[in-house]
Amino acid sequence: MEQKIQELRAAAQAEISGAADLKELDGVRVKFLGKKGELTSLLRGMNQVSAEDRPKIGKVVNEARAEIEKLIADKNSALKAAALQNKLASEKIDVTLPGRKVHCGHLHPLTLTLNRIKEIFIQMGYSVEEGPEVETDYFNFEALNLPKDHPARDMQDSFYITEEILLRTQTSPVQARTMQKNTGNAPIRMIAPGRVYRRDDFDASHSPMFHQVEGLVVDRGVTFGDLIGTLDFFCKQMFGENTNIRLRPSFFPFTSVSTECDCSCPICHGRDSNCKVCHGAGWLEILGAGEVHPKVLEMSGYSPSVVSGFAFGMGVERIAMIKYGIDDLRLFFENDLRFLNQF
Ligand code: 2NM
Repeated sequence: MEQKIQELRAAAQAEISGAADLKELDGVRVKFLGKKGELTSLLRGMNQVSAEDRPKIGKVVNEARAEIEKLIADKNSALKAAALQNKLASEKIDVTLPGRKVHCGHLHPLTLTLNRIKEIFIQMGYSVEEGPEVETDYFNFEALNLPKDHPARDMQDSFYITEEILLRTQTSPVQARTMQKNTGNAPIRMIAPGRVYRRDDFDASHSPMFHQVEGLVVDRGVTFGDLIGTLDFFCKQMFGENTNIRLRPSFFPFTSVSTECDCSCPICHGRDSNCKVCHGAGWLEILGAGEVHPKVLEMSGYSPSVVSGFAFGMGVERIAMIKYGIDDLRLFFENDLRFLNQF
């Protein structure tokens, strides 16, 4: 009996030290110490041991049990420590590594251009006014000296929603609204930036939606000379001090003396016959302008014999294309990051 116990003890010792993980170790515990374990069944054979030997054998069994329990407990802590070491090693991070860069977006080139245009006029004392993109026929055409039968209405094919409501074809209805809101009070010095809509093709130089900034000044004694000075200042601020303007006669229904304004090419200054922006012309058309038509002033409650004014309108896409040397307007609307990331 005593020898059997010693053998069992040796077998347990070997299996405990050979257990590779906690699960295996638990298997060993059940095998030797469990209810149906080997030591337990050995104890069941105690009734065959003589009464005088029993205390001695009992002591040996208890010692063996205590020893096996201790070995299991030790092995358990050793395995747990090893598992922790493994985890620490495999999940190790180097806290001295530089952090990942957070990707930061930026403003769209049209927004950059629009912000700059606004900035230039704000420093000249202009206010920035906004109005609806879905407009009435009255503010979009009628109040701008384009009555229903006016041939110039065919100049732009519009998106009509009903007979009387359309998507605005320019931002000048905002000027008409601002004049009527001020009912004859001067001065007005405003710009109206925003989206406009025309039934146009979508190609390198046309889009059914684009952005405009229109401006309006109304006061006593405003002259065409004030308009020229304003346009010259704008051009120099926008494209550089060494750019100049050139005016050509033109026609708009809402202005009585009308002009188209060119800017000297800010890229080649007229010196490169292969220039990608002006194609050798040396000049680029940047806006239309003129003295506000007396009828437009009258319709909005101003007396043309007391006040006069000038107005202008420009396309933001066109200004941005000149400023950044872009040759296709569609690039602004395609959201291709290879293009956008250059700004
Ligand atoms: C242009 C060209 C010339 C213009 C006129 C007005 C208003 F409302 F005052 F009559 N706003 N904008 C105007 C004048 C717009 O765009 C090419």
